[in-house]
Amino acid sequence: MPIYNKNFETMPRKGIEALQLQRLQATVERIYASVPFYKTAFDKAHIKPKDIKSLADLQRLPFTNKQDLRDNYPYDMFAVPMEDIVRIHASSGTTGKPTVVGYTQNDINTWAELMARSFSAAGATRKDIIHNAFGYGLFTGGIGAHYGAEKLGASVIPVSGGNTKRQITIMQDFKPTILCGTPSYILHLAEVAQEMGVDFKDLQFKAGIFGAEPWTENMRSELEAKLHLRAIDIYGLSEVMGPGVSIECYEEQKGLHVFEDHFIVEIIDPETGNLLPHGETGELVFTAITKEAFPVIRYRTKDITSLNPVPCTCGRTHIRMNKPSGRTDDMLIIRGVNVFPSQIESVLMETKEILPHYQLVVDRKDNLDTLTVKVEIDDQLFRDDIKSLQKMENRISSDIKEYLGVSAKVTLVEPKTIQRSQGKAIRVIDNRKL
Ligand code: DLL
Repeated sequence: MPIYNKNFETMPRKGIEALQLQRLQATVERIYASVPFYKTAFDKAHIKPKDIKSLADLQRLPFTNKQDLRDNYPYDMFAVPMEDIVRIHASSGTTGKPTVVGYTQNDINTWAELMARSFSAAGATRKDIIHNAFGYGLFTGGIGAHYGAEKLGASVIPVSGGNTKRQITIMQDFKPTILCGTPSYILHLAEVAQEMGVDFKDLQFKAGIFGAEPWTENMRSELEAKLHLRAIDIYGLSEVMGPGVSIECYEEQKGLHVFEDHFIVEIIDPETGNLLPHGETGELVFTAITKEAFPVIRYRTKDITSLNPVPCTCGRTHIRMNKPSGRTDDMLIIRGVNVFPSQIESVLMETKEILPHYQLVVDRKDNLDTLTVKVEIDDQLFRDDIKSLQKMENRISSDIKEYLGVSAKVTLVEPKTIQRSQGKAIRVIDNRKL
């Protein structure tokens, strides 16, 4: 598969590291002078920009958290005057204020380049037609992918999320070859297509670029089988840029290459903040080293994964991060046992009669945590006698207990009972927080 920017994407490691150091030094110098938050934080840590002499010195810099961004809401983290800002996005922010991010024209150009690289890594060329079902708006998914598709020279269909039946008709008529969206919305698209009597086999998709939420390997197999395409994982976050921070390559589909000429990635122990060696699982931390408007230093993402430095057969020299398994703040503690929704998803999807739509409901009754796993099953099975349904519920419940060590009540529900998302799925309802 062609590599969009060979110069940077296949640079020898030494070259990447030298470039990172130079860019890090310039960024630190600039934000120390222009963002009061960073000046205060660096002064408190007794570190001056000139102290950054090697990449290892990055660890002397303090972390930045989501709360820091909230405290500086909306614009106080910007490193350029407002007249240089050409775009503003914001994260959805389910609690409290959203996180606001800004871009200069150069930032937008970089983002488009990195998304063009991402499309290319997923096997797209200028001949492709890209059906972009990521939401357009304050969310970075839609517009971020859009600019990258245009930069690549492909044809982009800006459908956004929702209006699902119309999307299926567009797929039949416009013949797109690349599909973009969140895995949960794409599953919904597949479901609606089936109801409309449309088989993905008869459409032209060769690859799907899915992300913005955690999804398991089992979910990948399900999507690939249903949609007859190769499902590629894309990861990113608004605070660091948006989509296009990292992506899997078409060749291996194993680990997401981080565009290291623009971002420095670390894995830390979420408890102690100490750096972890490659291969160990912990919290992902990013430093943006080329952004003008909104550079972040050691931003704690709360995403859980590990890094894999093994050279990739695709030829890219940029390190790979393994598929994130979830977020530290999505981790449920049920009677002292830690569980991620993605672990439940893995167990559920081992049962072939189960549909990939589920929700976890957590309650506290008589001071004890309870976990209910609501999951849809095939319509025909749902009509089965109550005894066989109960048997299946008990079997899945004992699988969850065996693999994850947590007791869960499994409730099989009719198809379409669980709300479908147009963007990121809501997997957990934690009534303990009410
Ligand atoms: O979700 C940016 C994006 C758009 C990425 C389209 C990929 C495709 P935010 O809304 O700021 O930005 O949410 C960022 O979503 O910290 C992760 O927790 C989660 N996330 C994003 N991509 C993945 C992925 C966009 N591939 C937050 N796997 C991140 C797992 C993901 N989690």
